[in-house]
Amino acid sequence: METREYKNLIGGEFVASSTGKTFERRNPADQRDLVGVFQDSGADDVHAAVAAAKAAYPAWKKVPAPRRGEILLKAAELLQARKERYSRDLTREMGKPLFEAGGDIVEAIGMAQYAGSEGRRMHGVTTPSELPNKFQMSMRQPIGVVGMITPWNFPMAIASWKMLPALVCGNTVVIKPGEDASVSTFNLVECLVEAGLPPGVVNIVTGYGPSAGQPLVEHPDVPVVSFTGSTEVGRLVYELGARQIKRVSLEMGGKNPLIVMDDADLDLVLQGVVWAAFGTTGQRCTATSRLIVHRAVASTLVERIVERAQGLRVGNGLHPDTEMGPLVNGEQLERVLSYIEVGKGEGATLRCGGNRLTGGDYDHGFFVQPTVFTGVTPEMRIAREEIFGPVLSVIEVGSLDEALAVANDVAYGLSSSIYTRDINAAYRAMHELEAGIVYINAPTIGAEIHLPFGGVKATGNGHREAGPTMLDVFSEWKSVYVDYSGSLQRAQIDNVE
Ligand code: UN1
Repeated sequence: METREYKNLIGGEFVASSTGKTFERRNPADQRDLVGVFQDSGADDVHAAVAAAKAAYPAWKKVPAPRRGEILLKAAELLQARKERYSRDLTREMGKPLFEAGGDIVEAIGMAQYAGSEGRRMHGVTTPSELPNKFQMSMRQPIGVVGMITPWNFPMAIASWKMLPALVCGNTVVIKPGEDASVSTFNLVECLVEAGLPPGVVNIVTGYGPSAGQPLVEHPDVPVVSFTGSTEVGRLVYELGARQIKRVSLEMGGKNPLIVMDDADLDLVLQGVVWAAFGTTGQRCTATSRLIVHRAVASTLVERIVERAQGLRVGNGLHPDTEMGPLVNGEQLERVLSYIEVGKGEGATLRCGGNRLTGGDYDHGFFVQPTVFTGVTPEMRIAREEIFGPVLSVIEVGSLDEALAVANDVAYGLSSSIYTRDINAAYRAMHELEAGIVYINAPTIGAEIHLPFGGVKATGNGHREAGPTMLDVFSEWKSVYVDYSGSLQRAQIDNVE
């Protein structure tokens, strides 16, 4: 298979890092497969990229929004035409099976269409004035250079959630993709450039957080930073951004609960839990990591989940029959295995899985068995901390009240779900779950780009990328008052009796 050296994209040119250093990315399913060589960038590279983005900004913000949108719409077509190739690249770089990689590309296509057509809307509000012969309206304006730090788990989709709304608003971009999955960002930007994006409007700097991410967050010419990743790193990004009063949009960890009431359709639950706990090898911020199940149906359901988990075909995502791929790297493998030890040490019952998969091709990658713990109590670490792997913690409860209390009793609040046929229970959950996303009779994953995506508590800081709110992250409101009375009219004074 092809191996390419990827250079940074700065001002429309592919350039080597000024550090002279590169790093390799190997397929996490097969370490013999070298996916690409990337620039191990430093502060100077980031500064050059920000300078290029700053230089491109005045012209790009003057391009009419519908025209900016057209470029995105054209990019959507190119992504569609290259879906198969880009899916393979994505599977090779981060491990998810091909059918899931296709979903990652489709999400970017959807976002390109959605953000592209926003170029013809981007509504402001006009309101009546309190005073006669006065007109007032509001409009969105771009902010400048947006710095983006994206994760490896949805390397095409999440880059698109950030980049495409930022572009349609008229900003320019410097992106540092996750070092484990940079190829997909190059693929996305390749389509944008071919669709007509001018040089310097998007710049890519590859590398690691401390050496390439931090200088981007700290750069005084980057007024907006959009970050998706761990809560630990997000907190640092927030602190650094705060010092310069930057707008920082954070999308961080989750410990997503899936509640099963005793009246639920268990066949439906089974499919949903297996998909949301073990899909993407549990490496979604929205993955189901806690199954909060009514005692009356717990043992029947768990038995069926265990049977399915044990039957999942784990392997190289490039094989068409693979259902679950590897973990993204050796560090994640160690982390997941150590959480499994924590669970055992805390007294939870390991019902299935729990081990690294070895032997044959498994020895070349980072494979772990789908794992289910029962007898988990809400205070255990495996019930509270984000594991980011295929580990499901089953907590039994006796009522809806208890289920909601347990669901909410964690630091995070991204996604959540309830399976029930009781409409009252469903509406209570919809209102009472402390989460940015609630699913009814569907699992915790599968958000669509037309609705706001994000979470509460330690998951986020109030911003919502995707959905109509996506423009708020990347634009500034301006209110405009036009007084055509020809005289001074003092608001709140001249019009008050
Ligand atoms: C993530 O969980 O990291 O909602 C992103 C989903 C996908 C995006 C997930 N559309 O499952």
